[in-house]
Amino acid sequence: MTDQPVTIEREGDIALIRIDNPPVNATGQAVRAGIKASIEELNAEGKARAIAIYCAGRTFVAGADIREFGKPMQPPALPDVYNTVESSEIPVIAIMHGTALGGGFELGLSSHARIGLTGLRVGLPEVNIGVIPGASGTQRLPRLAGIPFTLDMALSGRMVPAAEALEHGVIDQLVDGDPRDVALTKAQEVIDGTLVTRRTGALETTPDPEAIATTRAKLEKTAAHLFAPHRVVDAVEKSTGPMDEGLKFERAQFMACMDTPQRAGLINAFFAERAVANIPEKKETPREIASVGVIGGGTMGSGIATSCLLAGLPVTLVEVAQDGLDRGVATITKNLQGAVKRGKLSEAKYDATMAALTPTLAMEDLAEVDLVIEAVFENMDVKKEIFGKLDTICKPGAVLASNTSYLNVDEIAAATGRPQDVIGLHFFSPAHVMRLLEIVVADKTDPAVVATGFALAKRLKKIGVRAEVCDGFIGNRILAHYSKSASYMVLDGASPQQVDDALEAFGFAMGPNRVGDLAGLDIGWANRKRMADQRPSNERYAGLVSDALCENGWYGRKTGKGFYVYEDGRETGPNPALGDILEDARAKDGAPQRDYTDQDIVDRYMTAMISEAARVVEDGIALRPIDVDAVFLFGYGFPRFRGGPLCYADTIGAAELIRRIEAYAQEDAQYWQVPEILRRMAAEGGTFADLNREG
Ligand code: 3H9
Repeated sequence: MTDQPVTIEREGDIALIRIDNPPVNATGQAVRAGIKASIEELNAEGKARAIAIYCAGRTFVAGADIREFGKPMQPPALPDVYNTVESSEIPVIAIMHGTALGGGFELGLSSHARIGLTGLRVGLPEVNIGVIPGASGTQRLPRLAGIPFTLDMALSGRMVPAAEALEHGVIDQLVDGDPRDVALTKAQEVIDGTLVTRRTGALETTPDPEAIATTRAKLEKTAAHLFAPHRVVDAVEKSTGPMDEGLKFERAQFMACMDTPQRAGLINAFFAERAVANIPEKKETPREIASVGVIGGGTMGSGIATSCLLAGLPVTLVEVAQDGLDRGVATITKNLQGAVKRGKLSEAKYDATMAALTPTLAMEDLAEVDLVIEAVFENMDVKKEIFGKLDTICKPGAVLASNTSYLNVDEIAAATGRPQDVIGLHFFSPAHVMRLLEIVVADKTDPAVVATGFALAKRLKKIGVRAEVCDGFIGNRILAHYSKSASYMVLDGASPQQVDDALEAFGFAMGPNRVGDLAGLDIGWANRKRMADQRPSNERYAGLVSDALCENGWYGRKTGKGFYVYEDGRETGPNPALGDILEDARAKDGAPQRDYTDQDIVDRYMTAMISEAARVVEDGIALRPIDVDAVFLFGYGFPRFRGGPLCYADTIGAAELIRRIEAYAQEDAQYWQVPEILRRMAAEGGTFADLNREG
């Protein structure tokens, strides 16, 4: 045992370089220095006749250490290390298992032959984190496998299975075995002359100007707003020239990517997905969940049931009336058929998956299930009645969950004699597709039940985010606040379409009015009515336009009209009646009319979102800023390259956010209030990223 991440073993004529840097053998500084020093040492010794590099643990090198990105680079730089590998006088081979990604795959490309072990996947996922392959991937891969395949790998970021890698000449052999055993065998073959080695850098890339031009044209349509993909094409194009020039060019592009906020945003998104699992209850043993009951066969209940069935959990679906139950079963059937079409479920497993669904009208049939998820409409009295019944029906220790998206889970729990078993599991529609699961912890929830929620999220391949109880939890509470800013801008004179277009240009998949039309404007209408008596008397009413649309029966897409008109489900233009509706609403509101630029719209909308997100952190509803980011990235279509609302907030800075809020507050001091946490951050020069590190 040694604490060095890179060690040399000598076995006769063979030298093995072993990389052991858990969890994924990333090339942090010590690994980079270790590889370079090992190659130099072995060449200086001149004894070994073949060198094999292999990794300990679950995978070959999975890439550069992303945690070092954005910090000052500590030498040696990875391209230098790999040039040392390629120029080694002694042949070097790479024995790759698990996932050889990014800088890991590039280590393979720089070696003189590559041996894949069964199950290997190789990839260049750098674009997913806002950079390009920066240690020769754009130069060495095209020399081995051609420009089109390189563009495919480096732009999709996909993991290429070993068989496909072999077919494209990316690996030389695919064998079974333990990495160290294979390293010894294959190094011996190099010495015996039965395994041929060569320097990738000595090969030439076949020019393919057509592939380059077509890809550029495609990217202009699909990724105009992204920085890194375009740099990939530029760098790959350079691979037809001299190697050293290509490498220099690649490095410059890589460093340019490192400087962009997109890189910071995408890396925040990568870590957000993982950071949310770090909860106070993570050491608790989850309760075992082998069967699930779902109450309610509407869109949410059916989606939740589908999600559980796809994860191999048997589901008992309860409805109050036969027609509702039939509709639920029909929706689940359609969802599962869709999953077969999309390749998420095999034909062979379809029948068994459907057979794991037990529809029933009797709630008593939930007596033996391990987990019940209630997904009926949002009415506290109805939910209390259901939980009261579940208390008498369910076996001791069963987890009782509500899919409520706003309501007080403490109150729901109090309807039972076992509040410790009650939790909120807030799914997002469509529940079998959307990755977010808010796990709402009530006052008396047993920590083991919280851990069970997170274990379930993992099993359903969802991202569980811990939230405390408040109206709307993390996501809907913040949404309820910032969506008003969009409505206010429309009342002030912006058109709904301008608001949508400006926010879509910022990166949202859909602007708020289009989202409203898609989700159904009647949902917000019902909510506004529900909350009417709690609305502060000095609050500017945001629902004037939506209410008027709803009063006309225009709920959005499902009724063919909302903010926009839809024909065969396609938007054909703004609702022509909007002119009159806006005039009337603006007159009732009484605010002076004004023009907004697209930038004003983005600034106000994002500042409103950040303000409430900051308060959610301040109130302890979310554990850390990065939990809020995860909610928005995985449940609300927040542009991934912006990293989440609070990651984006750091690009603006607390002082500027305060300046904006105070300026907006001149018009509406009730809506625009500076969160205390921003004041503290501004005073101390802190950021939300600092809070992530502390928390
Ligand atoms: C690059 O290589 C640039 C070069 O071209 C040029 C450089 C000059 N760094 O995902 P998991 C952590 S860019 C640091 O849960 P899995 C991860 O945060 C890089 N840490 O496991 C987690 O930590 P924790 C290109 C990393 O089995 C733990 O490892 N490479 C890195 O589900 C386990 O991860 C990539 O983009 C990293 N590179 O999946 C690969 N990777 O336990 C990114 C992981 O504290 N990584 N961690 O939460 C992956 O896709 C997946 O992690 C992988 C394993 C498939 C490897």
